[in-house]
Amino acid sequence: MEVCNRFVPLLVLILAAALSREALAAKHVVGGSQGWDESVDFDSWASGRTFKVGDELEFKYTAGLHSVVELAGESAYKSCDIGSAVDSLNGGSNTVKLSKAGTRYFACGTPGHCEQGMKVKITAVAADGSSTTTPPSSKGSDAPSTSAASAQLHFLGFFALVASLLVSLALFF
Ligand SMILES: [Cu+2]
Repeated sequence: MEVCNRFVPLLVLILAAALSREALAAKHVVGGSQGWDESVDFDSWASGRTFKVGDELEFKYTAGLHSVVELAGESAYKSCDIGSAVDSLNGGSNTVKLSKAGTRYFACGTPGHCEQGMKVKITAVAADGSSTTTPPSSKGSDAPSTSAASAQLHFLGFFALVASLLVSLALFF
């Protein structure tokens, strides 16, 4: 099957490219180890991290006790207008992909919980790290640690590509 063998390197390359893309995306467990719960200060949780397009949010909570509703905008978020939800998730574990740049608003759908602070506002920035909220002065010599981590991930992606090239060459000959 000579013809089939010619497709193997291509397949491996596509797979490697997909994997390196995946490696660049992060999964954020909302609320950290405490998860999606009233006891968490979600504002400070969210402010301590960067959300990029392609990243995923993971909501973990006790099914039946809490849920996840996505609100349309800032005003619904501020007033905890659960009734205007654009999306509703339940079951105890939900993954939400940040597919484009911008702000998304989430709250718990259980009556009273949003008012108790069980809500979070997530702003996703373009995957290249550029952000409209980042002042130009911060792009100076003191590079933040996130850039270093990002560079490491880029290197890993590159490494995966080289490795897959070697593997595909080995398979080809
Ligand atoms: Cu709740």
